[in-house]
Amino acid sequence: DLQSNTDSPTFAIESYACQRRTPLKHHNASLTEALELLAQNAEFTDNEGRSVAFRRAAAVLKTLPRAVRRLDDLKGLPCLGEHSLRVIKEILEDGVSSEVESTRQSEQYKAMKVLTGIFGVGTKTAERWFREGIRSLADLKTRGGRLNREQQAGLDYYDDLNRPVSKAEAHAIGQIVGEAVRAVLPGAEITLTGGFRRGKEVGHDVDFLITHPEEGKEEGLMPKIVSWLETKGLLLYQKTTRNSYLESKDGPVRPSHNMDRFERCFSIFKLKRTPEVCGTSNQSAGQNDVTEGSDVRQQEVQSEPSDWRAVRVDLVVSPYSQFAFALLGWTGSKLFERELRRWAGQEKSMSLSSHVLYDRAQNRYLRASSEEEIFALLGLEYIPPSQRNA
Ligand code: TTP
Ligand code: MN
Ligand code: MN
Ligand code: MN
Repeated sequence: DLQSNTDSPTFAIESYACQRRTPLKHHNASLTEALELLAQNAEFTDNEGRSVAFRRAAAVLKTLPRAVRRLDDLKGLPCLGEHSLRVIKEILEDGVSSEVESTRQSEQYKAMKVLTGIFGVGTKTAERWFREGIRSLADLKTRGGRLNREQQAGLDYYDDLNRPVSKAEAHAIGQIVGEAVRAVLPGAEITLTGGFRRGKEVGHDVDFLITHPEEGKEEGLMPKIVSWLETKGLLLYQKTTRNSYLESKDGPVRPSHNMDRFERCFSIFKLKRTPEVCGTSNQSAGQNDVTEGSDVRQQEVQSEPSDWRAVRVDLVVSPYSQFAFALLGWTGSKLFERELRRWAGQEKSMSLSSHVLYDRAQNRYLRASSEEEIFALLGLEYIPPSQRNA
């Protein structure tokens, strides 16, 4: 028990997040929120190493069976660097960390938060805009011009896309995607992935993985799904990317980065509000789309509660033979994925991607038809999706 005055904790915490069970709900939310804010700020200032260090520290706190009360409780825990410990110490002593609070209030953090909150705007673009003096959506609109199609959609549906997607909404989207997929390819299978598969109550989008038990049947499926959805007026935006994996000349390419090569579609759905989907509180009544055009038009849109909302949806098509890898890769969390790849590379001399597992020592690809098999090939205990919330 941690209360007793022993020097070593009675349970050991493994150092890779993929070796541990990380539940969604844990006992150290105020500490992890603080560390994750610093992680995000490090991303905003292009310091990836520091960002990952803060995220790993936060992930360790998420695995603890009780709230941290004093620094002593952290003895022997991995991944807690000097900087993270300093922040934790401040919060334990004063309730807040001055560094966290001043970051939260900083002009750069606030502006980057707003700008990267636009679908289609990454850190690089937001940083450039920040250097140009842009601090808000209003600044961006008055600056005028030069937004790509994705960013324009991000701006048009900004409010909706920054409002959490509920489980009920995810379910409703799943019904629609299911109908579309069955219509264009009978026998195809759809799996909900991402945060909702890990048990999250809300998400920033809804992620689906689609496959067909007969290898090859899934080829070219995405354009058919998309045109079915478009015909029904269910898409506000979509960008489909072809599968670039099969096309590479030398056969399967060894994973070099974490973007995978599946046929995929980043989309924005137009989801009808029904009582089942909204529950009792229609929070969005009166919310407007930020429509380009005159003030008069915006006023009109604003005064009418809309009977639909915009929802970000990611669709991915995987060949059946790669399905287990795709499922593992698209279930997340992002840190859990990152740690799996780091474990594979550093501890096992293997390369893991959302397509394959490659054994560098044996110089061959390792097949797997379930997530359980992949964990086993990696020499890891199986961690179910609900415990991958690192
Ligand atoms: P996200 O949808 O970004 O994150 P999430 O579902 O965990 O949380 P939320 O949407 O609620 O914010 O990513 C889901 C998983 O998809 C994540 O583990 C990373 C993976 N992914 C890829 O494998 N390749 C990609 O190109 C992208 C964008 C994501
Ligand atoms: Mn998601
Ligand atoms: Mn997200
Ligand atoms: Mn996603």
